[in-house]
Amino acid sequence: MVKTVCGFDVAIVGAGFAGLYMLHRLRGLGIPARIYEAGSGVGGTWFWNRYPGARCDVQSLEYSYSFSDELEQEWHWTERYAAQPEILRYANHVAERFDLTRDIQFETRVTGAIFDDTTDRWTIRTDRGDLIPATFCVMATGCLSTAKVPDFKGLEIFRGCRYHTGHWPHKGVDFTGQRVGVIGTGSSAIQSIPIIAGQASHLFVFQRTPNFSVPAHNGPLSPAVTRDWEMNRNEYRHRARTSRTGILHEWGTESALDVPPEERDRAYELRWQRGGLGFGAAFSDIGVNKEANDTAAEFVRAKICGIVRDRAVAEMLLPKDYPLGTKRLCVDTGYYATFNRENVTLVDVRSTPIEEITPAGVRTSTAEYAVDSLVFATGFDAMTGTLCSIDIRGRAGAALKQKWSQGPRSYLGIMVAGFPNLFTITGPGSPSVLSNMIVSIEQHVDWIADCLAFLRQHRLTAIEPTVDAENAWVAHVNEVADSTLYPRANSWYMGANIPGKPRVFMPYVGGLGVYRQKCDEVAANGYEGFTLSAPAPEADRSVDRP
Ligand code: NA7
Repeated sequence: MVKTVCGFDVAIVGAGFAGLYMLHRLRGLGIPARIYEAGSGVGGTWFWNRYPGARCDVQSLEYSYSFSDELEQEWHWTERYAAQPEILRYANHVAERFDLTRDIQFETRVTGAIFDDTTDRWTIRTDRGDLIPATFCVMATGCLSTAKVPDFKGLEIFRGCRYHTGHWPHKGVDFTGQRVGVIGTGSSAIQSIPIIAGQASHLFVFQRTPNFSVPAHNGPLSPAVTRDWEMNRNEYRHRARTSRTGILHEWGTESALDVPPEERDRAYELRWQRGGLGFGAAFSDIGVNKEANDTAAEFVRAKICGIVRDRAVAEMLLPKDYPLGTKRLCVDTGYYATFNRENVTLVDVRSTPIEEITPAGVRTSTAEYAVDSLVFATGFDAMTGTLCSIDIRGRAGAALKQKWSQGPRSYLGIMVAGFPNLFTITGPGSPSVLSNMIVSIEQHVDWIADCLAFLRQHRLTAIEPTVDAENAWVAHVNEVADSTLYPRANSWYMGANIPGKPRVFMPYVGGLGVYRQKCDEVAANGYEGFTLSAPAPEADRSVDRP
């Protein structure tokens, strides 16, 4: 039965960290809003990704909201890198503390959104038959929310249990005594493999591309670190907001090629011992100069050879055909050492590809591996997958999916020409996945909230980027990406993990601080690059910018 729901101005899609904060900000402005969420609870990524070992690669103190002093003071993280259950508890705490749940409709998937040119309003459609009219629609759908299982022949006939890391059963899975296959060696696999190996009778890891991974050195948060954070929090938060990635790395200022090899290795060793993503920030040119990058890559390869005892296995684990960091650098706890276990077998499915899934397990071009359970750690249709899976229709019925068929096009990664009043939090063309997601989310939400307040103040009902502004931004995003090593890898940043997806570098790599400044300037200049419109029935609906 189709139900028409009325009574609010903004429909928000998704109750992850983006949707929750968006709702909170709109409440503060007195703008009625409601969230539609496919899951049965809040938390987004952290609601779905419950695989063993799931953990944030950004330190917990930094990977948390900064908008509320009270929230900051009352929440205490227990570990340097928070695990999924703790982050999910935090999301639930936020939802409860700010009384957000009463405006969230759970277990409701948004399937379509259509813009009506004559009324400047969206109608959002859900899988429960709701038709929701709203002036604005905010997509808080996340960057990695459409899980991808490769189209293997025979998938349906496998007799054992199948799991995807991004859709893990809520009650958990105990692999004790089982033969398990993990397909993929990205971040999710690298976090889960050591734990699954500890339970399984035998673990087969099917690796197509080896990844660079650095140790987390996770542990309880020390009272000294917590105290320092509490005392200097405002300064740290400010630094994060204006930094390149929203993470408080110490960025090396020298070229890796300007220091003697021993000094360079000392710098890498120091960061390896500290643990975490800061390894990739040791020198200023690791991301842009292949020769400089080679020094960091070689350091990690030597570490892998030092950890993994079997020479042939170590050799298989060495990433060689793309620069370090151009596929997401992984952070692990005991990943490489796991391959020293008797019960773990690494299978190279680059040289011997998976040909089919059989009732008993996985058959490659040279052997069949019998398993009781199969874990697909095969990633996501990143950044555009979820937005394109919703039937979004802008002006004159144009489909977003069609508009993005050659790669995403947007202005600032926030809005799309031809799709007025539709905002994409951490959309393609913004720093998003190259940054601390919570810092980027807060920046986008604040910008959107300020924009909606501005429109209300000036009695405007529609905002839309101009095609010229969008074209210029897309060209800029590409130009900056091309000045880095990123496009050299077959990464999900490039859409390369999805057959048929255009190869376009999707996030904005120019840096979060620079990007924030640009967004702020655009707003300060009366939303430069956007067309703002007043309500019908005025003949000319464009208004001069105040
Ligand atoms: P990723 O990083 O996309 O990793 C997926 C892995 O699955 C990767 O090793 C892929 O190999 C592998 N894969 C995908 N398709 C296949 C097929 N058909 N055969 C064999 N192997 C395959 O996803 P994650 O979930 O680990 O991480 C996603 C992000 O979440 C991560 O970067 C963090 O930002 C958090 P490939 O490299 O494509 O050869």
